Amino acid sequence: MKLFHSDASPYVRKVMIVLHETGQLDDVEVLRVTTTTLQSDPDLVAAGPLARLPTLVLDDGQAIYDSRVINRYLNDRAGADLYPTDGRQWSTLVLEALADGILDSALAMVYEGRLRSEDKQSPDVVEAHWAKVARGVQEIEANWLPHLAGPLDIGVIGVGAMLGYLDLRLDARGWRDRAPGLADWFRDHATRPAMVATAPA
Ligand SMILES: N[C@@H](CCC(=O)N[C@@H](CS)C(=O)NCC(=O)O)C(=O)O
Repeated sequence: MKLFHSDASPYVRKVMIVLHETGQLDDVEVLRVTTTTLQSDPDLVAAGPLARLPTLVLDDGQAIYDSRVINRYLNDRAGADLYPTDGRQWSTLVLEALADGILDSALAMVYEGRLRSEDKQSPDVVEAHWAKVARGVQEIEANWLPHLAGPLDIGVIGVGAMLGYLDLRLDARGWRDRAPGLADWFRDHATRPAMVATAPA
């Protein structure tokens, strides 16, 4: 399998964490690319119409995307148990969606600064996305710490990758100030070998 990859992409990091946690790292060839919405990598375009990272290309040429589908595929392939089917099933999937939604807004903030010229950037749009990030982090602090303290699942992995991205790109916003319990959890979680091995440079 081939995985289109970029070190800084938090969606790629989720997939890399799953590869580590499920022992499939050696089954994947990593293809590092530079791509943006404005200038898509041509090989990534050839692999799929959205040309987004991550995209996984199977040995028979089938492309699998986006990160949530790739992780589900990798979990099934390894016979792993990152998607509980007991009472945690729906909470796990909601936590995964919450972490991804926070990431979507965090990326929108970063892209606003990178993809638009200064005169076209909207501080209101940036602040509206930050409000979603802040509410999302507060929601995890208020309601999800017991889940995070439980077994590793795809929601827990998503929160780890998401907080890593906030530290990488939005550190100055100080998410820890509004979520001390989450900060404590992340201090431990970030020492997992899969987190250490996938930390962006
Ligand atoms: N929902 C997608 C989001 C993927 C995404 O937005 N990836 C970014 C990199 S972090 C990307 O490829 N941006 C370039 C583009 O949109 O053309 C997923 O979970 O994989």
